[in-house]
Amino acid sequence: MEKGVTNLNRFLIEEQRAFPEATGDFTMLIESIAFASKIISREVNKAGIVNIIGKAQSVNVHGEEQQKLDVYADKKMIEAMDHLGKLCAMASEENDEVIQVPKEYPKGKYLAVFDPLDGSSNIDVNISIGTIFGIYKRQDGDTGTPCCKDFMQPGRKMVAAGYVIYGSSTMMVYSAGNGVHGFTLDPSIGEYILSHPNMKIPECGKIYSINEANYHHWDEPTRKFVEHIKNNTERTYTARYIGSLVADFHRNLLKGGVFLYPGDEKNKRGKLRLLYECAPLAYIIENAGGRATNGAQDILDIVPDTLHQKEPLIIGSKYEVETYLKYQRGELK
Ligand code: AFP
Repeated sequence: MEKGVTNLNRFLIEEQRAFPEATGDFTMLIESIAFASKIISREVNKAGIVNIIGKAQSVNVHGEEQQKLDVYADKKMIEAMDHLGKLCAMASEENDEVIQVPKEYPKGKYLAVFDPLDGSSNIDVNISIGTIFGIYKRQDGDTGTPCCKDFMQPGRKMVAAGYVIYGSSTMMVYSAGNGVHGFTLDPSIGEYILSHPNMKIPECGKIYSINEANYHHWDEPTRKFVEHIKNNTERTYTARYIGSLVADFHRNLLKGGVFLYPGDEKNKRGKLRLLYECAPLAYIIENAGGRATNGAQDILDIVPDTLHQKEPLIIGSKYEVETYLKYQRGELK
């Protein structure tokens, strides 16, 4: 390997060595997700030139039309992990029910949750999209065929989470609770190379990201917070909203700022799913020094009731998220 270059494999091995009790199971899982993401990245990149863009003839559990690439990405994530003997089950945004490990493979102690291709309505307009994932351990004492109940754990119990952004380059960002680390895919060698070690979000940001078309449907504290941001004389903010969560999140993580998808009159619990989107990104942001809330509770403290539960998400730099909470609590008016 080139001097000074750390690839994902080397990084994982060195992390594993730092924890003598680690079995390597976890390393294998992250590597398998990385493998799936390389295949997804290849397909996303060639989406414009092959006739893969378009709707598959199926509708997912949320009543949304699935795009072909969603179906493909979902399959690749499952195939990359189902045979390892490290997982006891998976849950994906694209599947109604818990995904069981096929009978022919041994089961392990981990549970994986993922949104295989978030922001899929952006695929055919060439906007960055992403894969989001989280890994939990099955609770002690839980035996038998894994079911929804196994996944009803607060995000704080996650052992790792991350995302892959398919953008101008493909990047994988993950945390196992020991810093947030970003790896850029070098397509010439097909390897993820450590490019962003120990990522930290700035304490205060300059970016706010929210779909302002929903302004009249927001609650009063959210409207007031956004007015505060716009009229702030001490700090100047700029609005940036792509409408592709991983892309909005990644930019704000690097530059500082806040992303909001609050509940509103139409969608009381917002639009984003707790297990597949909110919790993994909340895990990343807390490990990078930021905060994530639904307006009343830290995202990582919420115990889901259902697999596909939605939750309002306010996530980003501490200062902006805490200012939002002050409006929600009535401390700022
Ligand atoms: P799609 O998968 O339908 O593109 O939705 C993307 C998404 O779930 C998330 O990635 C965005 O942050 C959010 O929806 C954007 O929602 P609005 O279009 O309502 O702003």
